[in-house]
Amino acid sequence: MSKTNTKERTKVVTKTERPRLHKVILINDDYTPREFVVTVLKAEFCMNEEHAYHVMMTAHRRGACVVAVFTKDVAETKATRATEAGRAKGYPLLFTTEPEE
Ligand code: TYC
Repeated sequence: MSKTNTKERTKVVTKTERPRLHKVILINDDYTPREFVVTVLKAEFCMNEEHAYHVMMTAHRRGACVVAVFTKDVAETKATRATEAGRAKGYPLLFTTEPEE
């Protein structure tokens, strides 16, 4: 007499989650020259003049502006490099990072 195979089978489903992206945020201050902020945005975030000017003016008017989103490592590296560029000139220019919702 043959028996029906009643053994349970476990299906393994692998879900690959995308890494969470992190925002780089430009913070306004009263001392860093506008043109210098634009120069840093162009150099570190590969922006053209028009885009960099728009981001700088948004931070200037609202207090802060999201520059771009990257993986955590890239966001932190770019924020640090851009902040260091200001510090090297004696400016309080600040870029921060935070995870996207
Ligand atoms: N507020 C600065 C000024 O008037 C310019 C500036 C803009 C500085 C944006 C920082 O994130 C900044 N010179």
